[in-house]
Parts: sequence; structure tokens; C-alpha cells
Amino acid sequence: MTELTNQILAGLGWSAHFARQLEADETRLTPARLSAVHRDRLESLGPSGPLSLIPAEPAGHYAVGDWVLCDGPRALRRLAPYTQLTRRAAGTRAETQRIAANVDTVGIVTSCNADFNVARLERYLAMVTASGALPLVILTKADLAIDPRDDLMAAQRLSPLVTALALNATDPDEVARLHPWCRDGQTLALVGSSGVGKTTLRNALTAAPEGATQAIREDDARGRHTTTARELVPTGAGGWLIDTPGMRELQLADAAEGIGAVFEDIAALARDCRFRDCAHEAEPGCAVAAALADGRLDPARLERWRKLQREDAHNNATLAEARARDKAFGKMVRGVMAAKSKQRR
Ligand SMILES: Nc1nc2c(ncn2[C@@H]2O[C@H](COP(=O)(O)OP(=O)(O)OP(=O)(O)O)[C@@H](O)[C@H]2O)c(=O)[nH]1
Ligand SMILES: [Mg+2]
Ligand SMILES: [Zn+2]
Repeated sequence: MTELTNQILAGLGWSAHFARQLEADETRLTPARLSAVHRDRLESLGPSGPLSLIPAEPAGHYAVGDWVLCDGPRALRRLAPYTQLTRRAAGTRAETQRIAANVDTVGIVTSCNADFNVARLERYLAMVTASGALPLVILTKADLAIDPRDDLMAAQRLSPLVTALALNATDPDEVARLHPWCRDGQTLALVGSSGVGKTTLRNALTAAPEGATQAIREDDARGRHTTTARELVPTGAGGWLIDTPGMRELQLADAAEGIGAVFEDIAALARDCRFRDCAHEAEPGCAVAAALADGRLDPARLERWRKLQREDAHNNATLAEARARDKAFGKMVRGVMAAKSKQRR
């Protein structure tokens, strides 16, 4: 690759993590980063600009931010991401959904006052921590709050992993405080409920405001504009931003490590319980119960931890079951096909 190509790729977020994955016969292929994923088409950014790609796998295999190796307009192989945001797909489907890939920082956007909810924040934090990306809590609508400091403190107290800031998303000077997380090829993704201000932040941070690049704008009955697709766009600061549609429900999957990190205070107590498999119900020598008794641990926080753990365990079991079913079905189909081809011979 030429020096210029390398520079462009680095600006797009390419790094040694991806270069290492190239097989000897793949060096002739062109890397490209996915900026949008459609059912039968991928939009990408590569060394020679934007390019529409033909996917090799079903759309669910790809996420915005992924790196793929291309042969002309054909996406041949997706490279292993260094971070990826996943959740259990909404609805009843037993599937893990990839939301975004190769994100350095995830901005968990919530507005002060009305939308602020500790249980939801912990849930998002667990998802982000499990993804490998850095969590950043962004409290919007600070201009409408009587005192945003209460919410800011509450967010900061959740975990030592959290950096939180409060701002008015409609004021570009205040939004500029987010530049350190989206410059020099760094990628910032924004997640959170609908209406909290993700697109307002995006419009202040990027040269390509939503609506400018899209043919169709979706306005709901009240004339509100709600985001319907994920998209990777360049920021004015020289990095990348991924705006996402508001999530109505966030179901965790494969987030055990993330939950452990967000609730490290409880995990640390549990390590001091007399029994390794202590359920912290009424066992003798339970350090969690002791912390509850002398007020070091908030019973509500313990309850939220239990709830997330149960949910993650349940979702993992359902997903594992679905995978086993798919595998058994595949085996059965291959068996039938093999028997048929034998008959024909
Ligand atoms: N006063 C004030 N209004 C804000 C702020 N942030 C967002 N808004 C307003 O809130 C409304 C919703 O903002 P959006 O940016 O569209 O919300 P979103 O998170 O992208 O919503 P979805 O796309 O549905 O997920 C808009 O009318 C914004 O102008 C803020 O910090 N202060
Ligand atoms: Mg939006
Ligand atoms: Zn215990």
C-alpha cells in the first residue's frame, strides 16, 4: 500500500489490529469501512472514497463501523472487530444483534430530569463495558434542568468507569466539549432513548447533518424527526460519529463481564463471602448481607444487579438453545442431502 493510502486508512480508523489479520493472498484486496448497512447493499468508505458494496453474507453479519476486505465492489471478508456493541435483538427472536463495530467511545445519551434513570444507565453501561469501548455518559438538556449537578453526580457515582458531562446539545460551543472523543480517526457512537438529543449532537459535531445526506426524512405525527438507520459520518474534529435510532428496550446478552465491571462493588463484596457459590440470600458469613446490614450497600442497587444478572443468564440460555437448534437442524439437512445424493448414485 502507498503512503497516501495508509494515511487515508489511518484517518478512517484502520490500525495494526486489522493489518495483522490479512492473509498473504489478501494484500491485493482493498480495505473499506462500512458507513451504512442495507438489506442487500453496504455503503463503505475506502482509500478512493465512498463505494457501494455487494455483501457476501446476510445483512445481520455486518454492522456500521466494520472493516471489510473488497475485491472491486464485492465485500469478501469482514475483519474481526476490536470492539463491538451487541444486544439481544428486540422482539421474540432469539438472536444477538450487532449494533456498531470498532467504536472507541460510546456516548450514552440521556437527558436531565425526565429521562434520567439509574437502572437504565447501569444497563447501558454494562452493554458498553462488554463491548470493549469506553463509556461516556452525556446528559443533554442541561439548559432545561434546574440543576444538572444532581444527575451528573448520580451518574458519576454509578461506577469508577464512568465519565459524565452535562450540556445543552443545541449549543455548538457546548457540544465542542465532545471533540476529544471524536478526533484523529477516533469513533464515537451515540446510543440512548428516542428524543434525548443524539441527532442534535450529531448535527453539531459533523459536517453532514442528518437530512442532508438522506433522501427520505421520517417525521412522526408531531412533526418530530426520529432517526431510523445507523450511519457512520465524519466529524468536524477529524474523527467519526455513529448516530443510532432510539432504543425502546435494551436487552443484554453476553454481558456478564460488563455487568461484573459496572457492579464491581458488589462483586468485591461477594469475593469475601464464606461460600464461593453464595447466593447472598441468608447464608452464614455473607459479606453482601453484612454490607446491607451496616448501610454500605444500597438494597436497591443489589436488586438492580440481581435483575440484570437474571436477564443476562436467561438471554444467554435462550440464545444458546437457539444456536443448538440451528446446528441440529443444519446437521439434519446435511444428513438428508447426503442420503439423497447417495440414492442418486
Ligand atoms: N433545549 C434543549 N433541547 C434539546 C437538547 N437536545 C435535544 N433537544 C431537542 O430535543 C428534540 C429531540 O432531539 P433529537 O436529537 O432528534 O433526539 P434523538 O435522540 O436523535 O431521537 P431519535 O432519533 O428518535 O432516537 C429536538 O427537538 C431537539 O431540538 C438540549 O440539550 N436542550
Ligand atoms: Mg435521532
Ligand atoms: Zn454472599
